[in-house]
Amino acid sequence: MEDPHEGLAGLDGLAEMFPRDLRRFLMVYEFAIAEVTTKVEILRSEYTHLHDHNPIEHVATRLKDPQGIVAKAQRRGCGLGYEEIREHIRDIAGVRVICSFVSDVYTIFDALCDQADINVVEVEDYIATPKANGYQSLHAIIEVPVFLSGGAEAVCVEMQFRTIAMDFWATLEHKIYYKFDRQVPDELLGELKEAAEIAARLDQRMERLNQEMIALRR
Ligand code: 0O2
Repeated sequence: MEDPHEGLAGLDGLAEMFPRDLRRFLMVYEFAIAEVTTKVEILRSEYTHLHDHNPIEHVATRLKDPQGIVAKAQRRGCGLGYEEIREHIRDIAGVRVICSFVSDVYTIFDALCDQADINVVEVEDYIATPKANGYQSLHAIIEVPVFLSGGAEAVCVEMQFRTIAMDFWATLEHKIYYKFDRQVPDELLGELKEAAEIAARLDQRMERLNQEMIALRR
């Protein structure tokens, strides 16, 4: 995922590379990323200035490239028309929010998803129920309105909320997974799972330390 502070710079590339209809299709997702990123940045500022605590460490965004969209559509047996892709491929726009503590993950998730113009389509809580390989994150598909000259469009964005420890594990696991061309040896899989459990224990410990610190400062 890219640094959100790059803003819409990527659209210049789209203009040169793709025909007008594809550009228009992808631009709407870039706008949705910008809308959600602004909402997250507002929450970050509010918490920092009014609650004296910044729950968000980092925000990353990514727009799936056309090759990735086509590959996923083919994997899913979905047609390649824009309408079908819009309906079935719901992670074209992605926003990842890295939080300090597990409690912050749920605080920011609630604060964003409770907003009146956000429609929560699906939630997958891989923190409550980690994947078999140990992966943890809170995932949600949300729809956000994008206001264009011709009216508003509800656009899907895949949200991932996780702690620094979860992100550390997921980033390195992803690298290992692709280094072994998705065929990671069993002994490494076992160690990765153990590392995910250690990361989860570290999260619990940091959460407890934070609570103790808050209590001492009262
Ligand atoms: P990228 O480049 O990060 O987007 P699918 O999207 O078809 O794989 P599903 O059910 O729609 O399946 O999505 P799922 O399983 O909720 O995962 C979507 C994204 O979560 C992945 O996107 C990863 O970013 C992340 N993720 C899920 N499982 C794992 C995992 O085991 N390890 C790591 N490191 N990340 C995971 P993409 O498309 O893989 O990549």
